Amino acid sequence: MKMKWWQTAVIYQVYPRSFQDSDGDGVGDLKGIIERLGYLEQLGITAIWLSPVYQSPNDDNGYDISDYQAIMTEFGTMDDMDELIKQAKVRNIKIIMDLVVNHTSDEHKWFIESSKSKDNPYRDYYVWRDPVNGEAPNSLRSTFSGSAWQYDEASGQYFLHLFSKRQPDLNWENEKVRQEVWDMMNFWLDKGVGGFRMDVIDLVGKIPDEEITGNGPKLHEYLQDMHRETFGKHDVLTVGETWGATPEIAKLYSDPKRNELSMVFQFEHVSLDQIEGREKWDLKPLQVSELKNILGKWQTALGNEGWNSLFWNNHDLPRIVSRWGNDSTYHAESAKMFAILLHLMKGTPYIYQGEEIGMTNYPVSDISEINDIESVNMYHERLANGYTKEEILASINVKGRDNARTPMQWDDTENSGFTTGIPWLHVNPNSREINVAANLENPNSIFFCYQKLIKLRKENPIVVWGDYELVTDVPEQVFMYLRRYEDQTWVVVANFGEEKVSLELPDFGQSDDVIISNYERSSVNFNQLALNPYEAFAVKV
Ligand code: TEU
Repeated sequence: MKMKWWQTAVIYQVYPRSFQDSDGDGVGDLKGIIERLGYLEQLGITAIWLSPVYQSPNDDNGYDISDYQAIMTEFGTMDDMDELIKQAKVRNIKIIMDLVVNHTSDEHKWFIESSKSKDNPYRDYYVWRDPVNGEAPNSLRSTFSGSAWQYDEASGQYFLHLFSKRQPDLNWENEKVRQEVWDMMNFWLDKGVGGFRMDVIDLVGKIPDEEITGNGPKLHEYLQDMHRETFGKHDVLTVGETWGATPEIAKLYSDPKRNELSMVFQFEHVSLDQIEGREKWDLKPLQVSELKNILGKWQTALGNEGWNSLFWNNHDLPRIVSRWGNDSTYHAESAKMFAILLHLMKGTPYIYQGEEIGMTNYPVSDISEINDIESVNMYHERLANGYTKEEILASINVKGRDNARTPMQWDDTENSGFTTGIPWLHVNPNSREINVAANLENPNSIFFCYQKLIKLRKENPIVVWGDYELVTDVPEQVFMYLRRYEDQTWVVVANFGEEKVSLELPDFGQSDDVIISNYERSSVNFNQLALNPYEAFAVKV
């Protein structure tokens, strides 16, 4: 595989609404991101994945786009966007745009036209079907609760929406739709963006009449066309969000010989605490052994036919330190453990805003405190199905997306330096202690652990290119793996829990060459090794 810049890169995801407000309206904006580029440069990241900033009525906080070539009013202007691209480039930071083309907003001009009549030229830009026996065409369900079909009185037909009813699905079987997408992508590529994160791209090959949604028969044909017509002419990163991907499916997207994408986000590891066949809210305890096996499978299965993305967090997932770590007694230790464990694996790491300072979930006591449409719709659906409010709020507090969307915690002042106005979503009160300013004043902070890991990746080919091998003869809660490259071997060890644990692995001997650790540790004796709660380190052997 010929080396690409995104193979040595570390990507930082910005959720613009919650990153930095510059004009006091309580909503983050592009000027605010420009103000914070120096901080991101200090962290050492290579590129910013920018969640959608396009014109949107915000039914799904920007993932419902009404104009792909205009900037959301609250976020600023196209001049601000051009300035962000320019200022980021000055700092050698690329801007990766969020491409949301499975669906648009119902306020997009295409849908407004499409809805006017059955014979409107734009009708076939979307998926319209006649009722069947007076009902919805089939049993497809929306990810945001209820049927995926919305009845339209005016035309007596239903339209498809795999997400909210204000996010009608585009009809990708219509080549005019595909050409519109190519044109829009080239508009952004001509502006010098560094690539695209592709929202639910596995869904664009859907065959609704056969209730096929992910991985449809023409999906890869469309992606090869997209590559040829748009980003294939540029040296950019493309990462597909593919919830159903297995390694074999991932190779279809990211094998360089196929001229599709750079990599995909797979979600097997962050689905391990979900009961099989149930919804994201229906949980079971995480088995660390399953996590070791799943991540190990991905580390070794792609070979030269693809490239891994590495992440714990994003704007849809609860904060990992609250979800699987310990956000109280062992807050810093467990946050650093996740960082060390992930960032020394093979692939491109993604840091979600606030992860680098250990931001946590924010529990609520009433649904009125929740913004996210996915949680609100689920609340009403489960209430109608007999769940208690307490049960539903408990689920939202563990897995709800707002947990990741509370404003970035910059300092210990009111609203944590995010805004001088009234924040669009509550600021986590723990921002008094957990904030960027406090991290930058503490050389042992979570921030400097991330900064060091990013530096290790840039300076050590073993991190980017080394082979991966899971060490299996260890206790269940110990996640231990090797990275080997030329004559070097690094050993990464993590105690994935708060119980102390002892190891006896004489084959690994003793080493005084500790690369990074989340406790004070200057040497490692594998003959007799006692691990502290959530202890993690890497050592040369
Ligand atoms: O998410 C795809 C998606 O299915 C998620 O909504 C996921 O199922 C759920 O949130 C798990 O918590 C993408 C975007 O990342 C998400 O923010 C959008 O809401 C969604 O697509 C629609 O564009």
